[in-house]
Amino acid sequence: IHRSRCGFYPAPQYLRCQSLSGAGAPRWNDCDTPEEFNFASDVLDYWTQMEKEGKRGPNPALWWVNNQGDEVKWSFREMTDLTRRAANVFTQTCGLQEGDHLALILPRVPEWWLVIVACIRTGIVFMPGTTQMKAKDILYRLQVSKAKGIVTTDTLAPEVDSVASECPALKTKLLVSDHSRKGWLDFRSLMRSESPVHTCIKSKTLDPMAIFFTSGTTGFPKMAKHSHGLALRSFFPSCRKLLQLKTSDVLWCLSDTGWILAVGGSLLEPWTAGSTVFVHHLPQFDPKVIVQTLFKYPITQCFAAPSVFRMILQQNSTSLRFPTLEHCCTGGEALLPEEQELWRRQTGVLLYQAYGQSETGTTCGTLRGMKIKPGSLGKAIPPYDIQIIDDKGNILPPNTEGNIGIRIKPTRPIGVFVCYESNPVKTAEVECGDFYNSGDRATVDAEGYFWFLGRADDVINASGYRIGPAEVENALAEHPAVAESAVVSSPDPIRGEVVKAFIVLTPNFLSHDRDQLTKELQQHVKSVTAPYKYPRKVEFVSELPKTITGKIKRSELRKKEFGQM
Ligand code: BCO
Repeated sequence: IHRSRCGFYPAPQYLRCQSLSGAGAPRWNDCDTPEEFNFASDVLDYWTQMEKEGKRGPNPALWWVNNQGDEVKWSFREMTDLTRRAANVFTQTCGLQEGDHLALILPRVPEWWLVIVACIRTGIVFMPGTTQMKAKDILYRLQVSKAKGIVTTDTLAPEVDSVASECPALKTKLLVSDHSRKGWLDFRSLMRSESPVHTCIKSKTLDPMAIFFTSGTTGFPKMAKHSHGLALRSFFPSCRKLLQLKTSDVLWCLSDTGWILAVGGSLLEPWTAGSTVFVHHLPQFDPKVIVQTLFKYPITQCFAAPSVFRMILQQNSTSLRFPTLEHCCTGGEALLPEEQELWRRQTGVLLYQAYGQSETGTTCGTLRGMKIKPGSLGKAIPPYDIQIIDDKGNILPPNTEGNIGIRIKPTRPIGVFVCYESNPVKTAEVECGDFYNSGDRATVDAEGYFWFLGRADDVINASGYRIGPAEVENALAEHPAVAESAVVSSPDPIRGEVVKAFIVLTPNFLSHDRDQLTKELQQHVKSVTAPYKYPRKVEFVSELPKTITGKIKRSELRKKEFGQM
């Protein structure tokens, strides 16, 4: 690899700032919908211009490190150059066009940021996915989305190759690696030879930008499609109050690259404010490395799922007084009031909570500096009108349990997903009167603070991962020991909730050692689908509770787990 100041690629020699529409300072108000918006030209290139004019400090735009001592620091200027090169790789070399779908399955490597911005420059719709996926998960995503391209690493390339023949739409496979692979284009070497001159598309704010796969109770994950408005929302003055980022801030968002939280917290939000995005490669999650990193680097803000903060606290580190950390925010799963308090006592830093989904991004939260009510999600962030609704979309009074609803009629707010791609039935199912029904149960108090209670359906939220029970049951069904199974959520002191499988064995396996079988079944699930879904708890039963029509009563099993029966 040719290592230059900007890491893997040549430093920008031909940088040309094309027409800038000028952004940076909040330019749009909470309810504005400009006809055109493009994050690459309106935001990233703006900060490049600010750097050129000496109006932004020396902090890098992206600061990436790993455990081997490697480091990449890219300025906005370098980001502009590199993402234009990447845009040319996609359009010139690969022949991808505006509106094409591109699967993006990369770990936390700097190219993840390049690919996303390059997609935005070209109008290619990027679809992030976790690197934990297995061949079947990838096959489903490629087929259902009719993806024309995929970007991934050596680790997943064989999985992709094993299913590529079943994906007729797939014409481009890009490998991010130091090695080449037959049938794959070498992203890094193409980047070195590609021109850094590229004209960004003029995207309409409501044109598609990204698709996030999201699990439901039944069937396979749905494709929540977002427009460029998802990026525009980061500009809204109210949304910027959540973190109140400044150009001098260094933000570390630990979300896996497969989730909307990573796109918002590790790219859109910090770069809108001209802040530094900090990234640790972290191939394996290790709370010790996180603590060391927070001591070693001048990180001022940290955003992660509650399980991450919980795991750090449970390590019994002697000191958690991080020298530069000023603000912490969490979201993706429930956070207990005592955890919030413990974090404050141990670190001296408050832990603020935010709420959102793949369909909505962050729509609710305790804004920085706002009174924290421990355990609460915070308040609706304008322009989102969030209400507790019943199953018909009627607004319920304070302190009454119902569904979290976001008003989408008469006007669908910017930043809320456009639809489930190719699935009008599911899109209609989540519309409830004038609201989008999140499927999350909660109450709101008289001051407008929301209090999360749980899911209305059977979806499991394990350490911030949304898991559909059917996905795990289908994986279990492939094992000869499993006659049938029911998968539900079960409480856990570290992960909040974990996946639990109730399993009825086939006759041949009834005499097998249960501990051994548990391990085998867990390993089996990890091998056929993304391992974060594997059942951490397994119980063998002689039969499953069912309705008269033979439908498994998951809710009964779940209630037992939570001691509600
Ligand atoms: O627990 P085990 O060791 O038995 O197994 C773990 C991993 O070791 C293993 N694994 C991971 N990658 C693997 C693999 N095994 C084989 N091949 C691989 N490639 O699989 C098990 C599952 O891992 P995990 O990720 O659940 O657990 P881990 O590693 O302890 O990580 C803990 C967390 C907290 C870091 C992780 O669960 C996490 O990142 N959670 C947060 C998810 C998140 O960001 N959610 C936000 C979604 S977006 C949203 O909610 C909208 C908000 C606006």
